[in-house]
Amino acid sequence: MEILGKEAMKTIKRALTGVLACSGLLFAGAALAAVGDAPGGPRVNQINLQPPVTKIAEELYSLHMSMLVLCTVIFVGVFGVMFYSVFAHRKSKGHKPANFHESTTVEIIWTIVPFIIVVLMALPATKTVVAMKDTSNADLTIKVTGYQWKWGYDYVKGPGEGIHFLSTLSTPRAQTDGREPIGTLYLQEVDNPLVVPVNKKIRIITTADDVVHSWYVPAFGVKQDAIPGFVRDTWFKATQTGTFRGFCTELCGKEHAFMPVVVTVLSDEDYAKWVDGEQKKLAAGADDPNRTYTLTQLTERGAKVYAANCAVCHQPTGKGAGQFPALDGSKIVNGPIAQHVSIVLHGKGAMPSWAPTLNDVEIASVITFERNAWGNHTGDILQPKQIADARNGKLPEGGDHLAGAAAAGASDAAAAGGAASGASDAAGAAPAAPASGAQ
Ligand code: HEC
Ligand SMILES: [Cu+2]
Repeated sequence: MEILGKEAMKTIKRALTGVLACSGLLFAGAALAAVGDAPGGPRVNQINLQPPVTKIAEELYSLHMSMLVLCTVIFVGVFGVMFYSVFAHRKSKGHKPANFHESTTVEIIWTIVPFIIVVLMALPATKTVVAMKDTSNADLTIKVTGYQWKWGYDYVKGPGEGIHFLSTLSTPRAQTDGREPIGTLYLQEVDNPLVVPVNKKIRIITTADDVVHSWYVPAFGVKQDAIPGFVRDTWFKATQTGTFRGFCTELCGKEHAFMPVVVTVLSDEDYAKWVDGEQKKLAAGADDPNRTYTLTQLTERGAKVYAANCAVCHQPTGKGAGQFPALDGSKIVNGPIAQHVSIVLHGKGAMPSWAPTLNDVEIASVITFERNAWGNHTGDILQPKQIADARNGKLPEGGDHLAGAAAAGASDAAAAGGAASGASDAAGAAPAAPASGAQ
């Protein structure tokens, strides 16, 4: 029996060792193949804090290290004495416990010594916390908005003022879904990183649009909650160029892990170049009410304006619903442009007035879109300039395709033909339309 038992134990041991070794190898292999140190982010098997890149982060690092050392010394001292006493003066050796109490000297010592230690720890820590909160005299102020699940950056004040963009995860879905092996920057890469100049005090104002998020960059020693309806601030001054990575650190919903923070720190010259490029990009994308747009540009833009503002009532199909009239085939949309512009600008009944909320380019493009979408083929083009005139009471002329069709044929057959001729004469009239409104 005993021999059998020993043999069985050996087999189990051998099997266990094999399994452990195999899984260890597998695990190490998988980890090695997949990820390396993330530049500007965590290293593989990193234990300590990330290397500091700001003065505050340096202070945090040294506070952390000195307190760790202090605590270790106290721990070793206290437990050393305790274990030594327990072991060397044990009862079996014949030691008798000393029996004393109310030793004033001992009580004073064990009150004063920890007090001094706590004060020694609190002094430098308080100094750092106060410095962390001092957001005055910033060179650049950036508003950071947390969204489910991305970050929005607005350059509010300083070089680059006016720049704004969203920063979204750029790790491919195939990696998060497990269809592709993950890369070194897995969940730590974004399309548009926050870009800041080196050695400049950057004030970060945080807020959120939906739930609480938290903006965290370990290398900067910066972590600040972003709370809807509240504004909080923090700051950093990076002493080194490069890219640094952090995370949202407030559980904010299903894709909390999918909204990393990436900050690129550039030299002054590179930052100036970046600002220049961004501002050019913004200017190119901005609505220019003095520009003349093509039919395609207007209908593409108009489709977006329509989807965002009009589709709730008039439906994406343009067919309307209930009290909301169909725009597809509507008399106003296919009739004189003046009436169409007027109702969109000023509203009517339950139809809101869009003059205060949409700009000239948006109104011109949504009207152009409506007149050329679904079954409407007027070919009419409306330029922003004409909307500016319409706001001043000078409504554009023309575009009465229904009257044309009605005049063209009294009979049903002719009316059917009228649609075709209407389209062709609209094509001819299109280039003339902006001219008639522009003068
Ligand atoms: C809140 C719902 C609502 C929204 C949003 C809305 N509309 Fe309307 N719209 C109406 C209603 C209601 C009417 C009918 C008004 C009337 O005749 O009394 C109407 C009428 C119209 C008409 C006239 C159609 C016809 O044949 O009588 C046009 C053109 C029009 N809307 C365009 C737009 C555009 C462009 C937008 C987006 C920028 C828009 N609407 C957004 C409710 C809406
Ligand atoms: Cu978040």
